[in-house]
Amino acid sequence: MTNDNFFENIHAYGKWKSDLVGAIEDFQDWLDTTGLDESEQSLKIYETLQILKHDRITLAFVGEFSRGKTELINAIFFSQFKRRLLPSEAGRTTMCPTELFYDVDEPKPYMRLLPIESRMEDASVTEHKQNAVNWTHIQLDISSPSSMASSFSQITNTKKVKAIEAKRLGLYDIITDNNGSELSDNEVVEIPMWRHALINFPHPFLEQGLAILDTPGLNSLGNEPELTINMLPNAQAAIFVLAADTGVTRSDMDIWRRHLKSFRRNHNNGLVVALNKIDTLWDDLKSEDEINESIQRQCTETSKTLGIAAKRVFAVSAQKGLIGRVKNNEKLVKASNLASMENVLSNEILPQKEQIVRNTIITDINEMMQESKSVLLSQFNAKKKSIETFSGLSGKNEDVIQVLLEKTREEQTVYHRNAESLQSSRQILSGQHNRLKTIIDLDRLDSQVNEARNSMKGSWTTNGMKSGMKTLFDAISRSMNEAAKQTELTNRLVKSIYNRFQNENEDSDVKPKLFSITSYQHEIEALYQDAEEYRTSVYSTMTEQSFVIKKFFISLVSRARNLYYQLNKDADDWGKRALTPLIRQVKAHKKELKHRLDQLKKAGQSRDTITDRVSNLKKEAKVLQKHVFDINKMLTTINSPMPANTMNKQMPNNVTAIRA
Ligand SMILES: Nc1nc2c(ncn2[C@@H]2O[C@H](COP(=O)(O)OP(=O)(O)O)[C@@H](O)[C@H]2O)c(=O)[nH]1
Ligand SMILES: [Mg+2]
Repeated sequence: MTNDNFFENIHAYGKWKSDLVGAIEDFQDWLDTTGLDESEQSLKIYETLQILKHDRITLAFVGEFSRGKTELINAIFFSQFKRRLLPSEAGRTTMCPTELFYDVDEPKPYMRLLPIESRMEDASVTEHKQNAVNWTHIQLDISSPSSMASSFSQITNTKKVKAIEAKRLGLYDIITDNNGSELSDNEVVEIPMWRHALINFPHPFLEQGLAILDTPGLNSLGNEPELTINMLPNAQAAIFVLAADTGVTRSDMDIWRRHLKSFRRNHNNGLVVALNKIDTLWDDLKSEDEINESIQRQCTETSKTLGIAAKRVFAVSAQKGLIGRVKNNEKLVKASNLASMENVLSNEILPQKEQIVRNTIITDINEMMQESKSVLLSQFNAKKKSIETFSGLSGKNEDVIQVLLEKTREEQTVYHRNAESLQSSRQILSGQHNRLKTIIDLDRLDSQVNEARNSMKGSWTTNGMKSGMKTLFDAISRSMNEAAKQTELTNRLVKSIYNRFQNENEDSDVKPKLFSITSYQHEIEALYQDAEEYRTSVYSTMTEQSFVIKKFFISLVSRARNLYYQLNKDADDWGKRALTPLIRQVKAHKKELKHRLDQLKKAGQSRDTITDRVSNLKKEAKVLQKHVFDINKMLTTINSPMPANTMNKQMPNNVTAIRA
């Protein structure tokens, strides 16, 4: 018995996404054929396709050392390798955060390791990821699971250094021996060899866009604030792993408070607790009921201690699940209870992810398609008018043609004026938009960051951090309020331009494209809360660690910068496209009028070919109709929901203790 249901759901999601990619590619072809293609649109389509192809669903495994996080990953994702793929056997624990994914741009399987010494530099892990040279690169041989497993064993590697060196790397503040006395600088200690690991290989799950983040215990989480400030918030789901044999310890609680509470605040779903190693409670001398009862009791206690709903706590055995799946022992797999956790994960994450893709990518593409469709419809209407004009022409005298010529010329003048007034509106809008851009400029953020840095006066301490963060977030929130006001002004202008256009052109029904920065304001607020939570929890329990504080500040700035970058991009995008629907309509109409005028002139010279002209116009109208038909089909595809699959097959999460 394998985890078919989980696989099928992930696969269904991957299929839905690739259908989406197909429809968007068709749209680009359609734009080329209809001649409606414009470079800005093509660029947007290209970017959208890139985003979709690189889009990932990240599942993070968080918990103290040795709770079985890596064993869980092996059991859930890699049992078909018929072995322990990632090192999770006794005495070999993950020493650095590890990401597993499929890199569509680099299909050659690899493992990249960032040396621990890179902590000396100011660059964040995210920044290091942009530059492959800083990483140790290992080619993976996916035809041989044993060779892969041996490469992966690198993530457990440690090295021996002098205590002073470990302190310099910010890995320890004060190093004590087993008796609690401080070690002298020259004493030797063990530290992780690597700071971060990236593993890329074409596993079916990973190929569908799933990514896994495996983390080491409390120390690393505390030492690398980027994990909490940047990486965890970006994950769709987090699995907090506890062990039944240890119960909820103090350091488990520390991790929960510092790293997962904010995750829970920002994610409606997607946080589950795995109470692992329930096999340690299996006892041949106890009845099944007694065992179930003790497991149930521990789940209830855990849910109370953490303050999370009992149905989100899953009593599982990663180890028995892995063995069961490797050896096809159905009884053991069932007893491991992994499937119920997997089901809840896929039932929650995938629809949620679908919604995100829908709200962002699909909304944009849908808008572009609708816009092109309306241009095409206005072409079609103009064509119909031309057909009417010419149909009524045969047998009419010269005067009639003259009158029509006059009328068309008048219509043309009106459209000319429209185009001119649109052009001047465009300039006014561009002024307003520039004002918005100045407010959200990245350079302005950078100088706010510097101000905050200065306000800390080089004191990388708890208090320094507190005032630095306050300075920074106050400045950012002032900018955001200013930007919101400017956006409101700009939106008002856009609405009035559309209204005027609509009044002058009765058959136009395009809706104004407005901009909003609300989601960015929310994200800044979430970042502030995450940072506050991290700051207060870390410093209430840890001594002053200037190193960690520096790293914390860097992570914070890096997330804020990313947000600003995206905001600027969206604002640019909008600025370019806010009036496009109107401009395109005017262009299409002008073209058809010119065409009609030419035809009328020719008809004035010779009336023989009027029937031919009408039949040509009808043919052209048919082609336009076919284009409308095609775009309607694409619209249906992108708006259809992810196919119903096994997702509703929910399993109960109570457990049956079937002993092996
Ligand atoms: N009995 C038992 N041991 C487990 C289970 N899962 C993991 N372990 C053991 O716990 C130790 C730590 O596992 P590992 O996955 O490396 O923990 P991590 O540090 O949280 O990633 C290893 O010796 C595993 O064999 C389980 O479900 N039952
Ligand atoms: Mg591990």
